[in-house]
Amino acid sequence: MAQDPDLKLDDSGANRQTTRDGYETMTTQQGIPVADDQNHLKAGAPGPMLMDDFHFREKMFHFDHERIPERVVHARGYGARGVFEATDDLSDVTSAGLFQKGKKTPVFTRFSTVAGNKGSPDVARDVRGFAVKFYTDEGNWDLVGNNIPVFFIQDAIKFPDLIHAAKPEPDRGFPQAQTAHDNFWDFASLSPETMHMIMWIMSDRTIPRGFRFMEGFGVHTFRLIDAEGKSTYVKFHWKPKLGMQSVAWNEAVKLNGADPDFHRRDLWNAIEKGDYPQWDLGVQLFDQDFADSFPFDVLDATKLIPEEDVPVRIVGTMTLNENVDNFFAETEQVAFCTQNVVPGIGFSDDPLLQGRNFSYLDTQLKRLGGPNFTRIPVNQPRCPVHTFQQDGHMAMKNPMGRANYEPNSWGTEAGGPREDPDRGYKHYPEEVRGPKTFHRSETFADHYSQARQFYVSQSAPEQKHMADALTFELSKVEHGKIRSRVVSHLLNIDETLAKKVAKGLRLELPEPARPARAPITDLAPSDALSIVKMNKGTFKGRKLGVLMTDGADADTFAALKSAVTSAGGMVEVVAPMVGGVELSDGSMVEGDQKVDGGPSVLYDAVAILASAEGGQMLMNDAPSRDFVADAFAHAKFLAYTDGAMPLLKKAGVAEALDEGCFELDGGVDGFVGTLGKLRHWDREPKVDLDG
Ligand code: HDE
Repeated sequence: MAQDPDLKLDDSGANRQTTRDGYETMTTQQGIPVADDQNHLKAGAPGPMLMDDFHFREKMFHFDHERIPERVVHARGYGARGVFEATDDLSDVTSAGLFQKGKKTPVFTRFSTVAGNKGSPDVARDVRGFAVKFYTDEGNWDLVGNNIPVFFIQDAIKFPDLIHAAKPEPDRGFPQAQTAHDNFWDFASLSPETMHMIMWIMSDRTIPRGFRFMEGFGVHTFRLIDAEGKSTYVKFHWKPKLGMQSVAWNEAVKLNGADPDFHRRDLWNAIEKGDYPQWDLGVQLFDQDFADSFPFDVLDATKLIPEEDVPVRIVGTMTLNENVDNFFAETEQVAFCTQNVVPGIGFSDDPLLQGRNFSYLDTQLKRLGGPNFTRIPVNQPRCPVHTFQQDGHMAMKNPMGRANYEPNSWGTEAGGPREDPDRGYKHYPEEVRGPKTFHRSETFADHYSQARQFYVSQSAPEQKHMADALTFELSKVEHGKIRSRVVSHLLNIDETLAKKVAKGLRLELPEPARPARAPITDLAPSDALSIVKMNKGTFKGRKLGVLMTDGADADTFAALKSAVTSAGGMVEVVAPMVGGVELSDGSMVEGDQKVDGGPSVLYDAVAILASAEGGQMLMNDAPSRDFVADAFAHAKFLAYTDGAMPLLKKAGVAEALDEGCFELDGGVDGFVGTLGKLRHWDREPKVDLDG
């Protein structure tokens, strides 16, 4: 008898019986009811253990095999389910059904860091992966992108070297989840093609406030193909509805200690609360004529096309609205493959993309243990699958019936499945000529122009962060010649930046590196490249941390909470004891955090509501002083009541109060009205050495 492929383990009536207390009866994997899950079967007391205990053996065997290899890159990740809705019709350029206006397509999205292992902290300075699996009616489309629109290298053959250099050094096994070490900067400085991406990773893009506040990019140039077979080049962009936001570097360092799960917790909580994060999907569309006139090769993944040159057309919105039921089943087992494209979407000749199309399929085999990973529910298409591929490890759905080859005259009346020249995926019939050689295209030779364009497009605080980041990273590099070599490249990007970094390292300015092609130095700045310039002026989805003591003014707290909530933000109470505080009117407010477990790095802005006695008490508490001093140093907006002054004094902030600091006794509107600016960056040069 044919097996029902959908048979569920616990479907059988016998094992659905409950225990005397009404719990489901525990069974083995074979469905045999378990009598004792506390003790091994033994002979006598205390007695040797007996091999007869199949429940023990199966339990331990399964536990011993719980781990699978972590991803060789992007090991630390977090995913959620959602839906993509097309808001514009793209049928003028693609036959892909998911781009018909109003069409809703389920998705699974996984965000990740790149270099760190599975247990590394969320806010490491690193690129973030932004991978989306669209379960379309014509199969799965995986858009496996990053939160940075360019990549380090131009040819896939250098990927193992890049990753080896970025990961912990092989002899010592550290540092974890960091590029601040010799090997990374050695490789980068010997590979000038990395310089554009280096500018991006030294910017605030690599220390995002959360996944909800990041852009995403498909990076490569892809193709859209219409029903007649006409091709249009496309670059994909994800734009967060909440706008972009990043944290300060010193804050990131502390966040990783305070909450190594900061990003995943943020995403999980937002979805649990029903505050679903959304991104618009945009496309930059262009043809061969544009590609020919563009000063760089559109097939070179180290280059972007400024939005000012080709505007981003918004074509749909992704909403992440369901957390996973089980992290391993979905987030860990999801297998993205860049080769997964659907009719209407195609590849370009970008040599990085071509290399990826081999690597992703290959890596899943190792990670998930066999070719049937496509049958794991998170990877299964949501449309019918008819194939004669069969067997292998963990075969869960084999073809039914007698026929397992094509062509055949068995099986269904028509003897199918058969290929379908009308509906089937057709590759774009690009004409290709040329000698077979190992080479790098001459058109890829410019390594500095867009690096410079990125730098000059940043606001002053962002430029400062980049100089600080480079100085910090190179200060961890032990070999002076590597530091110098990096600065020699910076000289080709921006002289002021190079000099700042050299000064920060006390390094003699080297000769500029010899460029393969002279850089174009007058590319117009692009505001779209700056997080600060693109600020949306909203506090929506952000968090105010309110440090409170007994006797704090109840009306001020109520006004603050209501104003922040109306602005779409959240308020968390930080208290000396998690049991809460008693307000001036005798009401109790629960603490969301105890002050030493809820440092100000967890919040976008802070307020201190203290009674006179409360202020005196907090003044002597080191975590409370750090709460204030850090918030101030991280350029956060800060509000306080009069009672908090002793704490502000002791934290060294009272003498330095500025326009980013608000006295609350006169009302909360001034403070809450400013929160959408997110940070008071003007303060920053006054609070650090590098200012
Ligand atoms: Fe990946 N990359 N990559 N990558 N990548 C992987 O596949 C690879 C590249 C990206 O959440 C691996 O399933 C090569 C660019 C994301 O599961 C592996 C090259 C971009 C994820 C792999 C690149 C990415 C990966 C490891 C150069 C942005 C995580 C585990 C040719 C456009 C997906 C896996 C997830 C994962 C190879 C370059 C993004 C080994 C060879 C460029 C978001 O196959």
